[in-house]
Amino acid sequence: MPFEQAGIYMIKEVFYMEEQLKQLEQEALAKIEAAANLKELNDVRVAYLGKKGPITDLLKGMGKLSAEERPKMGALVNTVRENVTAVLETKATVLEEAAIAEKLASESIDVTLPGRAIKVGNRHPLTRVIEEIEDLFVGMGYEIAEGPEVEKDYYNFEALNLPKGHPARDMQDSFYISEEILLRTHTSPVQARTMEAKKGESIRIICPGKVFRRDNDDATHSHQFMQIEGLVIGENIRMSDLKGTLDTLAKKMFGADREIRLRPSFFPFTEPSVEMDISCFKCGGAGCNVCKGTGWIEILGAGMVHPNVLEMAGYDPKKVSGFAFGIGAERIAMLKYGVDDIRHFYTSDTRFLSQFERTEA
Ligand code: 2U9
Repeated sequence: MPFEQAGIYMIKEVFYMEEQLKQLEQEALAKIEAAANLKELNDVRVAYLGKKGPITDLLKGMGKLSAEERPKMGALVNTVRENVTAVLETKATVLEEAAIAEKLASESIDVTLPGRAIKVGNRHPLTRVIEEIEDLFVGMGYEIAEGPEVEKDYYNFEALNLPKGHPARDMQDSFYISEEILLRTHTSPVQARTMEAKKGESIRIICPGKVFRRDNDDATHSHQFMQIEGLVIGENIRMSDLKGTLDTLAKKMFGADREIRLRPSFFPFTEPSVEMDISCFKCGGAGCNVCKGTGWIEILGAGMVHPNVLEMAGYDPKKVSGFAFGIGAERIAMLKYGVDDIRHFYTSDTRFLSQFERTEA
């Protein structure tokens, strides 16, 4: 190719590249302007400034230019690239701010809305029964006494007039840790320990707590349950004191119009022993499904402390006497709240437990 011709060709080429560059710049700027979001903007960046973009292509084509034209064209390409990049960045900032503003607007908090109720727990129905009984007795001058759940055979049985081999032990079979250590079958050992510690002084205590018996669990039996036992010891404590106390308890737990009935019974630790019924709180005594047609509901056992029990703890049965009673907390709660299966108390199902939230006694 003759030199002149080559020169003309090159001028044409430069002119053509400059034109193309301007056009590309205009196009890119227009698309940046039109980008509605960061994704669209990024697409523009990749399309025009990316490795496979037209500006890169132009740079690659600079080999065709003369040594003179090449740096000029290089500088021009860089200017365009810098300009497009700068406009892109400005637009990116605008779009980012818009995105944040939109997010803030869509997530705005209406401070006038009522707050969400915080779910607070409620007392377990057994705790409620126990606390109610505790409150009543504390009000009558009793103290609350507690003791170990893993107990010595001596305090659980022997000190309560149940020597080894006594047939009544069968009714309170337990979980044995060793020959002499077991899970307590009632809270009576707390009373036995208190008597031993008080060394002949008068006593007025109630003893709530967990007790354990070897039993097959069903709707009305559990190998673990809660008891509340009471013990009063002093001079001239009589059966009438026991009767008056139990009457107060029955009325407090099941309504002021309850009547009580004491039936003779047997416990090795009390003599005489009784079982107490209350007049049915549902039918008032006429007979219904709750009282199984009898008009009476069995509530607890009680009696006058056996002279052997007094003696074993160092009290003189000729000088002092006492009464005691025992209540199963589950039985009271089942009757009071109409619970048909004792196992509901232990399974921690909130559908069951939350029903007691507003049932104040
Ligand atoms: C001492 C002396 C006497 C506690 C008593 C009962 C009667 C009784 C049952 C009620 C339902 C156990 O939970 S239950 O199965 N209890 O019938 N308890 S007299 O007599 C005592 C306790 C301690 C030193």
